[in-house]
Amino acid sequence: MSFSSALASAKQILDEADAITVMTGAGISAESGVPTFRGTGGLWKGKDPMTLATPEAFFADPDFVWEWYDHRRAELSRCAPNAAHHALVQLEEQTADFTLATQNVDGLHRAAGSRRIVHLHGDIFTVRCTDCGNERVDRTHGWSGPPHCARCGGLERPGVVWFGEALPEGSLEAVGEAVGRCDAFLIIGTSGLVWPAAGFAGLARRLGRPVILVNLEPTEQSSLATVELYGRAGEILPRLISG
Ligand code: BV8
Ligand code: ZN
Repeated sequence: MSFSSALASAKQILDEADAITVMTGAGISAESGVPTFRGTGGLWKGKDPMTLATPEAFFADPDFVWEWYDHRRAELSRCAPNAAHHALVQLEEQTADFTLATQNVDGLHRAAGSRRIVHLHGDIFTVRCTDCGNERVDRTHGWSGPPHCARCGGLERPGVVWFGEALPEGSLEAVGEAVGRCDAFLIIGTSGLVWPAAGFAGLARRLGRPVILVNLEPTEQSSLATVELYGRAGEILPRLISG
């Protein structure tokens, strides 16, 4: 199928859909300047993020892991949503039943104006006390050591889901129900390697829902796609989702 006919068929699927579920990954934020998780920009002081984004790494050396998150928050403070994020806001406005599930912790979907978002892996601008669980928004950056809870003095951690940790209460159910209702499932900018988020494409396929995959290159989930669109999300989405 040529790109233009794939685009036309994906557009038709979305135009005819009353209920749409979207799953995004780090690739949708790449054009905003946010390094993808497995891309070249990944290493932090020679360490692989996969080894840092774990409770074991954090509790073994809170300062080192917090410095990585502080560095990412500082970088993110200079990043803005791109055309792909804005196209999804438009899609939400024109779709009766819309759910945006994101693996991203960068806050760019909310910044763009998306509302019906399920943050499967938490949010880098939320911090949570490891003792009393008190949670607060913290958009500051500038390294001065790990933050501590104003309520109990406990060590605070980034409000993200690390490898080996359960996803936020109810988030998997919410996305599973949305996929169960959807007329179309749109996957954007994810390598499809991280579970259980990666499982929703297979669920949509098993339920016989059209799966549209938008990515820079083929992924683990390409075989599940009804329509595959390869290229930059910032270029494809505005063409896919025009008014
Ligand atoms: C859990 C937050 C259980 C932190 C992240 C089977 C079932 C269940 C679990 C597992 C399982 N198998 C293995 C596991 C364990 C593990 C896992 O999946 N490991 C993998 C690596 C094998 N999963 C977990 O541990 C999960 N927890 O299962 O808990 C449990 C249950 C009950 C009780 C206790 C425990 C938790 C996973 C969450 C980890 N946290 N992030 C942080 O960010 O610091 S994951 C991290 O990876 C980010 O969130 C990121 O979004 C996510 C996924 O990566 P992608 O988004 O796909 O990014 P990636 O770089 O890989 O790909 C980007 C793509 O974009 C590329 O394809 C690229 O080509 C494309 N691209 C680039 N530029 C563009 C583009 N596309 C379009 N346009 C462009 N311009
Ligand atoms: Zn506390």
